[in-house]
Amino acid sequence: MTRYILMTVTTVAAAALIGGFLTPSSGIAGGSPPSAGSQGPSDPPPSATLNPDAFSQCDNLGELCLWRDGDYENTFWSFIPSSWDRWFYVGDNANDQSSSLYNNRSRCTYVNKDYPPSGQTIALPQQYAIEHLSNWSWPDGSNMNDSISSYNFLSTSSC
Ligand SMILES: [Ca+2]
Repeated sequence: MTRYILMTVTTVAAAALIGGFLTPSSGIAGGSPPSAGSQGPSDPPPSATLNPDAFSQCDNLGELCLWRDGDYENTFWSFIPSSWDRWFYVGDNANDQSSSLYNNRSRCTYVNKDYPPSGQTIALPQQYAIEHLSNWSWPDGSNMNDSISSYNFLSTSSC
C-alpha cells in the first residue's frame, strides 16, 4: 500500500512537471484563469500528499471521493461514472459540504461550484487529491470549501 501511494504521488508530480500545470502555493487565485464555459477549466491547485486513510475509504479505481472535513475525514461520498463527459449533481447530502477530495481515476475529472454548472470549474488530473479545499479558490476567487455542487467524469486523461 505504501509503495503504491509513493508511486502514485511520484506519477502525479511527474505528470505535473510535464504538463506544467503545477503552480506555487499561492495557487490559482493569482492571474486570470479561464472560465469553463468557453475556454476550459482553470488549472488545478497543487496536489496534496495522499495518506493511507484516504485510500482505505476511496480504493476503487474510477471513483471520485469527497469528504465533509479536510484531511479526508468525516462523512464520505463516492461517485462512480454512469456516463462520461456530462455534468452530474452531487446530491442534496453532499451539496456544498466537501472539504477534501480525491480523484481516484486514470482520467480527468471536473468539479464545479454550481449545478447546473457555471463557469466555476476546477480540473482534477488523474490520481489527484486536495487535502484542504479551504486553501483553494474557484476561478472567481471564492473559496472552494463547502461549495462543490457538481462533477463531470471526462473520458480523456488530459484535462
Ligand atoms: Ca455549490
